[in-house]
Amino acid sequence: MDLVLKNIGLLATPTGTAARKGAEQGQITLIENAAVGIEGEEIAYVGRSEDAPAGSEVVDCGGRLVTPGLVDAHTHLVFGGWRQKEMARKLAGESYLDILKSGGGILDTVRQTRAATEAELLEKGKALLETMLAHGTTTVECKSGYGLTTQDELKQLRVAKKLGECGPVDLVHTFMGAHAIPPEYKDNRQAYIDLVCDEMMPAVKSEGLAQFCDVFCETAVFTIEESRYILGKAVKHGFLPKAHADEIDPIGGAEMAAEMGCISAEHLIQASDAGIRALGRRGVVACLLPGTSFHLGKDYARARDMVAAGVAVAVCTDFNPGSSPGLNLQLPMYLSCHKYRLTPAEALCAVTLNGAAAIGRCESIGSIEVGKQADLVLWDAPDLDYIFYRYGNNLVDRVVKRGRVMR
Ligand code: IZC
Ligand code: ZN
Repeated sequence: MDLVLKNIGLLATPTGTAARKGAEQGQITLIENAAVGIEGEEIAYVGRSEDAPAGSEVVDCGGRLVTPGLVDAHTHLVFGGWRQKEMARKLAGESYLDILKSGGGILDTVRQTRAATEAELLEKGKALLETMLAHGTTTVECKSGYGLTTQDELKQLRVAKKLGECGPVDLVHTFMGAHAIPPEYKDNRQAYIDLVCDEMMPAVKSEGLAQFCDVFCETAVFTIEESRYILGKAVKHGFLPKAHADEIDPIGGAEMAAEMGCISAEHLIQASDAGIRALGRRGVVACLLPGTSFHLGKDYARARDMVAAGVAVAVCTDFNPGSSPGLNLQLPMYLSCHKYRLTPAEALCAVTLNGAAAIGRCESIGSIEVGKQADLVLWDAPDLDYIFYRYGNNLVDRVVKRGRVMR
């Protein structure tokens, strides 16, 4: 073996190559005194430490916890500037949607992203990904949606593609031209929607820049009918659909996401009972974003009801400069136990295998099993409960990415 991690106090991992839903979400594999053997970029042995094969490089894990690398399946990683100036307005009582309606919020980041060069966005993105990796995240989904012109959407997605090519963190890409109506189309919504569908989508596809397409289906952003239209076009252009649904107002976004066959639906704080049942029936992964509830002071999604309805729950950061400016997935992990009341086992599955399912990657990542990519986190923790109990400091000891020990 090229690399052997031995003397793992506890190895904790979900298993399989599909999202785990219902009671299965909390049924994970726990191996005490474990070892993992790696050949090249792949896991080649998982078992007891005493039986571990010899390795050219051996890491003594000192009795610590090892889990799969974390999968952050929902971020808006590439953007210009920040939005700390909104804080004063929020503290004075303005809501997220008030700020957007007044031309701020997303539109402020659009201005800053349009003004940034590709090189500037690339440097910034690299630094952000380094921080994510140091906190245990080994795969990141990244949405566009701060360009809102064909050229600026392509610029954002080209940067995201380069970030993935630079490594070590793997990226998957989502086109989100339908993130807001830009000011120049304020009085002509349909013309912007046509631009997204008939010009941006083919341009993104012809450069191979994104596998997924997302839409911000929300009051004062894109309606249910508009979202259905946009995602219908996206599917025709060969994208797999996703939808920001029922984050702020209960408008039937979850039902729409299920009807459109979305691979995942995002936020779902206000999803109705019927919407949750529809997600379960259609096998749509719920990407829940508790860091956003925390930052905006909103309610938390009904994760327990979703698990009970057989919906596979993933938990992600929603990293973005407005509603969730945190890169560290460990805070959402903490919140998913303490606010959603997921068990540590369910929450671990939510940030590994179910995150991978939300981005169509659970054949290759999301669990520690022979044949999967060797993405692992060695935690400075004696057991699984510990990483959902401590908060506020980085609990990662080391990360293994594609078979390489990173730190
Ligand atoms: O920049 O506010 N919710 N999109 C939908 C966001 C948050 C990102 C932002
Ligand atoms: Zn988002």
